[in-house]
Formats: sequence, C-alpha cells, structure tokens
Amino acid sequence: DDERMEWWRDSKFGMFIHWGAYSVIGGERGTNIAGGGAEWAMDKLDYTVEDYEKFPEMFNPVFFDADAWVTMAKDAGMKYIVITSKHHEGFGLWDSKVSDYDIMDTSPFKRDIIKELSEACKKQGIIFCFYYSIVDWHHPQAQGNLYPNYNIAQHDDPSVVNPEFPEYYKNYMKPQVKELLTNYGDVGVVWFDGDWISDYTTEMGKDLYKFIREIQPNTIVNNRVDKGRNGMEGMDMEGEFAGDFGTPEQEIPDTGIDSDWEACMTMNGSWGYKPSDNKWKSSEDLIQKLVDIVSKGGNFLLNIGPDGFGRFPAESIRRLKAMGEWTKTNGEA
Ligand code: JFZ
Repeated sequence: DDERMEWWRDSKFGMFIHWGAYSVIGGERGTNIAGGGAEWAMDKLDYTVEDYEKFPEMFNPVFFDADAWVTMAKDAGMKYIVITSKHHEGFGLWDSKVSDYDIMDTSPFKRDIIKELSEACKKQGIIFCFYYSIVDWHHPQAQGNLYPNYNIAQHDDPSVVNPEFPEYYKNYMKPQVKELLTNYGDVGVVWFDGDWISDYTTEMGKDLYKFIREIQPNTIVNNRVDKGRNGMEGMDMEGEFAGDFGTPEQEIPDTGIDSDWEACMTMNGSWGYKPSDNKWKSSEDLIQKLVDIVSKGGNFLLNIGPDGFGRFPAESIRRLKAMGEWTKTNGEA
C-alpha cells in the first residue's frame, strides 16, 4: 500500500477543477446570487430539473484547450489534476453510454472532455484523476417520487429516504464509475463527494471501494467514498472506514497526523465559476498555505473554476503563475 501511495505522497500539489453546466450560470439567476459555491446553483437558486436542463444544452466551451490547462497546472508546480467528471447537478463531462445527460448527447459541444484532458495529462506527465458526485440532482432514482423537485426531497429534510436509490447506485453510478476507470487510461485518484445523503450507505461505500480496486488496483480513493468521515474535519478514522486519504476542506489541520491527507481549497469563495465573487486569496497567502500544508505532511489540492466557455479566470491564471515562479526558485514543493 505504501508503494501504491508513493506518487501521491511525493506529489504534494495538485489542481482541482470544478467545471460543468453550473459554469454557464456563474451562480446568478436574475437578480439573485447564490451564496457560497456557484456549483450549487441548481439547488440554491431553486431550479427544477426541467428548468436546469437548458444549461447543459448551452454548455459549449469553445475555448476549452486541454493541453493549455495541463500546461498551466504543470507550470504552477502541480503534479496531478482532479476534474469533476460529474458534480451534484448530474451532468457528465464524458461520453457515457449509461446516460444521455452528458457532453455528447445533451450539449452541442460533443467533445469528450475527460478523454481530451486525460490524454493531455498523459502527454505532459501529469497524473489524471477524477471527482464523481454520489449526490445526483438530475437522476429520478436519486430523487424518488419527489422528482423533479429534488431540492424539496433531500436537502431540506435529510431524513427523506429514497427507496430507489440502490437502483441508481447499482445501474447508473457504478457503471459510470466503471466507464471512467476503463476508457481513459490510468486514473490516479477517484475523488468522491456527496457521501452525506441518507440513502447512501457504508455498505455501498465499501462495495464501491472494492469495485474500483478490482478495475484499477493502483487507483487511490478518497475517504468520501464512505460515510465514516470525522465530520467537518473530513479526516479518516484510521482503518475503520474505506478510503485512502482524508479530505479536510478549506482548512489546514494541526501537525502530527499519521494518516494521509489532502487539503482542498478555492482561490476565492466558490468551487464553480462565480464572477460576483472577488474575494481572491493573494498569491502570497496561497504560497504560504502550500508551505504550511506540505510541512505538515499533507497535499494541497487547489481549485480552478473555469468559465462556461472553457477559460480559467484571469485572477486564477495570475495566481498559478506566481506559485509556479515560487516553486521553481524554491525547489520542488
Ligand atoms: C462538497 C461539494 O458540495 C462542493 O460543491 C465542492 O465540490 C466540495 C469540494 O465538496 O462540499 C463539501 C463537502 C464536504 C464538506 C464540506 C463541503 N465537509 O466535509 O466539510
């Protein structure tokens, strides 16, 4: 297992990419602006499934350039990239045979983004990884009989249980994860999220972990594959739950942690593209956070929220460059 974790431990610094149909919305609906992460627009701005479906139909990121994205990560000193293959909205950025709610069938773009990015990563020596949301606001079986009003169903009342969720798990989620692990070469990390919903069980988490390792034995899986996370800290409780590393979010834990961990953070206050949010952390702050995290034995997964056309925000590009200059003059992170 140490051998399997080696590249990841050595990497220290990676790029998170939150990208989907929410990147078209930018967290705004008329005069309303969603609080917090703009990738939650569907929920926060009260879109029904039907209303929301027009955004994947508009998602046509003509400026998307996988090679340029990977180069920006590499020049910043990052060693791996984790992209949202499917966030809570349910829209997939790859060619899924299990679903029509994907880049090939619902969007005019019709280019397999996961394929282009995974190939660009391989070409430039960056480890390709993907995020996959267990929560799915679009799939009827992830919402049960309250479809299409998911936001009434599960978010406001966590005790609402959906009897069809196991069908979604078995016939949709697992096959989608399998596609991502079968059609895009080696996958460094599978980064799950959305483990908190009541329909997801620890049995599913353990089953999913095993399933992944059977397909790609060397793939590393974050602890959000299971429900055992230690609350907001997002840390592992050693050995008790499935998953290979802890995921503290927007915070840096104290020193002296034995298990593997990776702190994920945004550059402003949102994971998804949000032009109204200009509370950008300074480059100095981000560099200081990288040093702090690495000195405490963790990894730093720093997020970019590209816009709906496929561009990194200029503020993000500037910060990536500053971090690259720093990592170059101060040795490898
Ligand atoms: C989740 C997502 O809901 C969010 O949109 C983003 O993708 C982020 C990386 O992950 O949000 C979470 C998940 C876990 C915690 C907090 C927010 N947590 O454990 O504190």
